[in-house]
Amino acid sequence: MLPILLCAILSPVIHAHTHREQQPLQPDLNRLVDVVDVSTEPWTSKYGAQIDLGYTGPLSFSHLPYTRCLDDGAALFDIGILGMPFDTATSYRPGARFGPFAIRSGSRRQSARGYTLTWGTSPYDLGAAFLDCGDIPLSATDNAKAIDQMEAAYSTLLARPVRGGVTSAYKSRTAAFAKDGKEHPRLITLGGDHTIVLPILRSLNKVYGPVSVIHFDAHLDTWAPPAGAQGQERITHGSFFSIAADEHLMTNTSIHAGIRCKMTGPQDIAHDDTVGFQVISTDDIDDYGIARVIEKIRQRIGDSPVYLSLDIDVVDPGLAPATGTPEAGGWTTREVKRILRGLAGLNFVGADIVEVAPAYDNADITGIAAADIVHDFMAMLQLDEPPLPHVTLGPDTGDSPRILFSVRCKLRYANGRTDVGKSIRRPLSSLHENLAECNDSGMIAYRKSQRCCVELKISETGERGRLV
Ligand SMILES: [Mn+2]
Repeated sequence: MLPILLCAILSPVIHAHTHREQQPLQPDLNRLVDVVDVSTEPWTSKYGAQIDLGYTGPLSFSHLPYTRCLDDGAALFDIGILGMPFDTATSYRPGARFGPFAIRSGSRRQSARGYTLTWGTSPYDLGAAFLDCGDIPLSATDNAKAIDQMEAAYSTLLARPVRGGVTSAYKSRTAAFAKDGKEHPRLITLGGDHTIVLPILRSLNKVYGPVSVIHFDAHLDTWAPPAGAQGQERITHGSFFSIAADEHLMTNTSIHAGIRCKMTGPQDIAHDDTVGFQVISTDDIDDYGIARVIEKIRQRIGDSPVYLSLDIDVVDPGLAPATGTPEAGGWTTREVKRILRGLAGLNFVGADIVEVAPAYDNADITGIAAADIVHDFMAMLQLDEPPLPHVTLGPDTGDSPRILFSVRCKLRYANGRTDVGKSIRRPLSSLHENLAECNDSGMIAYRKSQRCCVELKISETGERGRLV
């Protein structure tokens, strides 16, 4: 009797160590049923499962399933979250090794309830299987070893088969660009100082060849290695792009966004050009506006496979103080998030957020901002085009603001051909009038004209109008 009882007691433990597929961070009550029938116990019978609240439970990004992917060949994913706790190549304030912890901590109020008005969707409804893959155990004293560890880990996970989605909304995103023609997982990396991008680009190069880079940062990070530096000392969080260019890891169609650092002189920009970058400065957002900034980035990148790297110091230090090399006068978090939304549909092969150093934080403000930006990455990596504005307030025409709907129409011609039309804006009242002319389903209506049939889709609440 004793061996049987012992086996029953140990079975959950054995199970946990031998069968490590994606396990949600919720208790699996069936696992314990042979030992104790919890369903009859006071807690479960009265209150149900012991769920994790926003501020409770073990720490994974956004309460996603968490596993140590490098140890776990059964854990398949389409988009993985991976921590790189490395901060020993910084020039000023160290501490970004705690970045992955701070970003996960900042994400605790996030969950599968991810719908936002700005995206008009939730990243968890777009098909991809997410998994928090944990952190790479990096050497904190040998940079050459740590950089090799990052490349080995990233390459390992890039070579894993994809999960292939959790819903029918899933779409192949990388097979068209991979040298082997296969779909590869994509990783959102939590840094770490900015040096981590060098081993990431080395890994990506093996799968995709050279890629373009969209680089959000207050600093160029394309500086030549420090004068007189030899060997490993050449690789810092300010020189890694220069090293990457020497290794032909990037195309010459990369672009910076948010630059405002002090330089040695115009020669820094001349060198930056040789590394393959164009510059969008912090002030360009005032002079040209958000839409033009987005347009310039999209024009520069075109159809090439692209990697996005975001240094949290692109955000003003008043809104994100916890970083290694703060620079006054930066973009707001809202502005950065708006630009990111405008980049959806580019051919992203991965993304990161770096330089979060929480020892310098106040009220977790930087970790929360970084986690929110990761939420944007999760949608940005899955959509074919930027979302339409929720509603646009037109010019003041009197007693109340004129509410305009931005809509994009799919034209259906009589011969069956379809065509995607330009985005147009209509007053809310006009849409309601059009609806009244159409069928009364309330959700989908058809408005016939001589040339085509326009399909209107209005959300249940009527808050978002969209021609589909
Ligand atoms: Mn940087």
